[in-house]
Amino acid sequence: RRIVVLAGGIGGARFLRGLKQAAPDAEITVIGNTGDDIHLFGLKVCPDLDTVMYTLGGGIHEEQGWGRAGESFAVKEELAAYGVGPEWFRLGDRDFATHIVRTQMLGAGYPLSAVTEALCERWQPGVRLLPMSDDRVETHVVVEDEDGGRRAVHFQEYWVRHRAALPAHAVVPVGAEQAKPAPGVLEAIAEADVILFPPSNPVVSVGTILAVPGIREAVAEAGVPVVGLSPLIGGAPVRGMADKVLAAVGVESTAAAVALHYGSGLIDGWLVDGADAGEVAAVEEAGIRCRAVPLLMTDVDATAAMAAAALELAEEVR
Ligand code: GDP
Ligand code: FO1
Ligand code: CA
Repeated sequence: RRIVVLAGGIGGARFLRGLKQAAPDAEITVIGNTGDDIHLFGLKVCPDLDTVMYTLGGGIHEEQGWGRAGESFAVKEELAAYGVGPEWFRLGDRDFATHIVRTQMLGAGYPLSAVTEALCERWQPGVRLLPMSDDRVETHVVVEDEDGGRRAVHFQEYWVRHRAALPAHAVVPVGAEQAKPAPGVLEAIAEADVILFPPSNPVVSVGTILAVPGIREAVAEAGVPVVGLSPLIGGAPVRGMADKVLAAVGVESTAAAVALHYGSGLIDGWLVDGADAGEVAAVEEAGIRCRAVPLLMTDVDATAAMAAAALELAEEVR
């Protein structure tokens, strides 16, 4: 069975760990969000691709959810001693090596998809990890300053530097319109038996992937079940700023509103947490099959049960 997953960082990576356990014989292709990517210190950093790669490859800092386990920060401290920032983005020494290898290969002319494949040679994530695009796409957020003026900042600056505390008015995947899906992306979608949206951020993770021309259309026209899992429980994100960026694009912060935001033209099935069982009817009225099951990824077994429920729902809507 061929499964395609559109993944962001932590929510996507943790879900994939459960999916691998629930479907050990499946051929899993992950289409990763690259809108979070940022150039720092002359290096290309791909947080969501790395989070998936480290999580599935056993190198992740488990509690933090991103970055490497057993990390040290000598390089960052030395850069700071030179007065070289940004000081608000914590890049660890071990992680730095990944960005050096990636940047070196990109400089030698390899596309990001080939670089990602090379990095995965080491980590053996057990899935095929494809960036959504080889072209540069950067999510920017239009924020309001203390003086009421508006400006666009990189998503990482909005989230990591300002902790999503500045009012956000718009989310723009800069470059997406000109971007092409990476090699293999449209083929994987067309050949999939089932397509899953993990409980990733619907705006800055899944939304950004769908903003690459051709991907949304390919998912809608694949002719196979498309099932998503809500990243919101009880009207709030389990972690992160999904509520803030949903508000910025005019979507209410509820499991049902996210399902309707994707729409019945895109998804066939939707899982909400038991706490949101009251929203099942509204989702079904919109033509999307919906079930309430526990959606907290407390450990791999609980996450595997979520993945199994998503695959069951896919069979129901097939
Ligand atoms: P990011 O790129 O690191 O922000 O990760 P993703 O976009 O893949 O996922 C972020 C989303 O995961 C957030 O909106 C969280 O609410 C959601 N999330 C994190 N842990 C859980 C969980 O245990 N259950 C569910 N349902 N959602 C979760
Ligand atoms: N998240 C933070 O909250 N603070 C950081 O300093 C930080 C550094 C960082 C470095 C490498 C990496 O791959 C991820 C990193 N993240 C950090 C997480 C990440 O930028 C965001 O949580 C996601 O992109 C949100 O979608
Ligand atoms: Ca992300």
